[in-house]
Amino acid sequence: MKKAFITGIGGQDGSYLSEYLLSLGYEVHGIVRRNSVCEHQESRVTHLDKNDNFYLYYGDLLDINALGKLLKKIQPDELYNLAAQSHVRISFQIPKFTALTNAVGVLDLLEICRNECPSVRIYQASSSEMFGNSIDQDRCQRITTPMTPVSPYGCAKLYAYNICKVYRESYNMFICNGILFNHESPRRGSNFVTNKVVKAAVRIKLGLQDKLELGNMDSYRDWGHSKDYVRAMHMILNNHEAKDWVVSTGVTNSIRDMCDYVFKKLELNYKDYVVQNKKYMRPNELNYLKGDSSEIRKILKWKPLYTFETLMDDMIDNWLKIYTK
Ligand code: NAP
Ligand code: F7E
Repeated sequence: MKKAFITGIGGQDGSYLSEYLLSLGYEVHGIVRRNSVCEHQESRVTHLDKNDNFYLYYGDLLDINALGKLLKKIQPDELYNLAAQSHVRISFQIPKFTALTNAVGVLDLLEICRNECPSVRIYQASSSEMFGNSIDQDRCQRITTPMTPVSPYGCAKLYAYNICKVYRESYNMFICNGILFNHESPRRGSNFVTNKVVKAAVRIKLGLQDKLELGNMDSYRDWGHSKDYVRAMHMILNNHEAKDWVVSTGVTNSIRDMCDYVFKKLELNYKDYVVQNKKYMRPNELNYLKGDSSEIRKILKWKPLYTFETLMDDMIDNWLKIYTK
């Protein structure tokens, strides 16, 4: 039985990845942070508690001693580093915490692995936010596109990306970066734009809310489903070669297009309800993302099962179920 260790196991991706690895017969271990509302700390994975192969521990990327002891004891075959302060706008408000967790935390984790479990295969959750506003001539981003981040989050992820490459090349460790473009699901935090829009549109439809405040509606994102992307993470670590990959759908839509689709699906016109509020604007914006994932499709035979439309439908169904129970 293979053992996986997941940081950020209680997050969107960590919860789907746990389900996926358990379904493949893995023993799954992961850390959650202590939260004063104890129901919050593991709310996305409580349904897995009954599984005999599922183990949760308190832990934090900022507490390397505790993490070191755990990894020394567990000796995982695969480590998925998904823990991060993952909200880009919030990274402008807490840039130091973002850098400590998303950048220095990764360095500490690599050092622990180098000393305590050097043969573990490591997946690092890298991000399309690292590209900033660089776009190739064909209007896509790929592994060779210059990385010019425009947020504290993007800068921290770029450090992590590079230090992972340095450790792979210097110490012959099996480390892979997955450069994932935006991915969403019913488990997405509702302060990210997709779930914020879907939740509000459903509430408006049901008469529970009368308007929706958003920031910049003219940026474009390449949105996929988290369930598809966690399959890619597993494929990446189970390839014979340690390297970096881009994971994306190759389809881009603006926030405006997304609002139009979601409200129309609920027989509403978003223009009647959406207002802009400066509060949700960022000091700097990444305007356009469209990823070229041809390499992972060709070599690892990965392909997404969800489209933009079926992703949004899944999220709409989720909020409808919650509010009409
Ligand atoms: P998420 O839902 O925000 O999950 C992140 C998890 O990390 C949460 O469980 C969080 O715990 C935990 N965490 C935060 N700070 C930590 C710390 N100091 N020590 C230990 N755990 C900590 O994010 P996600 O959407 O699942 O994304 C997973 C990873 O992929 C993240 O690294 C993210 O930056 C990266 N990524 C995401 C996307 C995307 O579109 N979703 C795209 C590219 C890359 P709390 O709940 O206690 O805060
Ligand atoms: O914003 C605009 C906002 O916060 C998307 C993270 O998973 O993907 C994610 O980062 C766009 C931006 O995601 C609101 O300005 C407008 O242009 O949903 P988001 P993100 O910043 O793209 C990357 C790949 C990651 O790695 C990150 O971890 O939507 N927008 N109005 C808004 N965004 C939010 N959150 N809220 C608004 O009201």
